[in-house]
Amino acid sequence: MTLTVVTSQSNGSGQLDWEEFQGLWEKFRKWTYIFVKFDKNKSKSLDHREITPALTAAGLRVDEFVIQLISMRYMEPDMTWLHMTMYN
Ligand SMILES: [Ca+2]
Repeated sequence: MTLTVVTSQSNGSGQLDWEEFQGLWEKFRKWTYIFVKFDKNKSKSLDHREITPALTAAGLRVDEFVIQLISMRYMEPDMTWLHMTMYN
């Protein structure tokens, strides 16, 4: 979130002006739409099967290894799927 605000603030003033705020607001709207669209099971979270297409829709190209790292950090308390992915 902090990074998003910092990257949205582009004129060096240290504050978000109206145009920068509108740009940030549009990003939040886009990300909210993507989250809701790709949360297929309506769990209000993105599991490892949902995150890759969601990131792709957001315009981010992320390789499978990075997805696995994100999953380990944020998404999956049960990591048996990762073990199965890596060793099968
Ligand atoms: Ca979900």
